[in-house]
Amino acid sequence: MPATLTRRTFAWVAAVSPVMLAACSKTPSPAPSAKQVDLLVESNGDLLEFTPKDLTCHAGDLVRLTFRHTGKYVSFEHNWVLIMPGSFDQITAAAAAAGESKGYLPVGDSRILAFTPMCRRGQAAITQFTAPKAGDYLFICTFPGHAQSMWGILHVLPKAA
Ligand SMILES: [Cu+2]
Repeated sequence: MPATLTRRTFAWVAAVSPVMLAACSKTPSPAPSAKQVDLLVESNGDLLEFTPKDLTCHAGDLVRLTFRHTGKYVSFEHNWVLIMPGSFDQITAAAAAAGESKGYLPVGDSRILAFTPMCRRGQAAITQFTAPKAGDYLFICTFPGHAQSMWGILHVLPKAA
């Protein structure tokens, strides 16, 4: 490589690096007002239940939720899907229609607020989302037949002052 090109490349890197570093360190952090909240929810062992069944955060929080399938024997999978109030019937039907190849998830459905992929026993998945406006939101597992008992409520409280 000619020396001139090398020098020019170094100059370019030197000029650009501070900007890139600033952008990199800035991207993952939330807006200054958003609070980061870590939540953990698991399957209740091999049962078709979540534990805990109630989760709490505040509107606008940046939520990092970990879901863990703690089953030891069952072969079926679970996911964690947060849905808009009043959409239980439509989402469970759409999930069944989406089928196994799509992970029983109607991808792109605007009534799904957050989700993890399906997890096998012993697996965990993390999803990040901004908490919606205050209210109670149902979360379910969309594996066919599970949501009847495998559900819980995310209580979104008004934004903390
Ligand atoms: Cu399930």
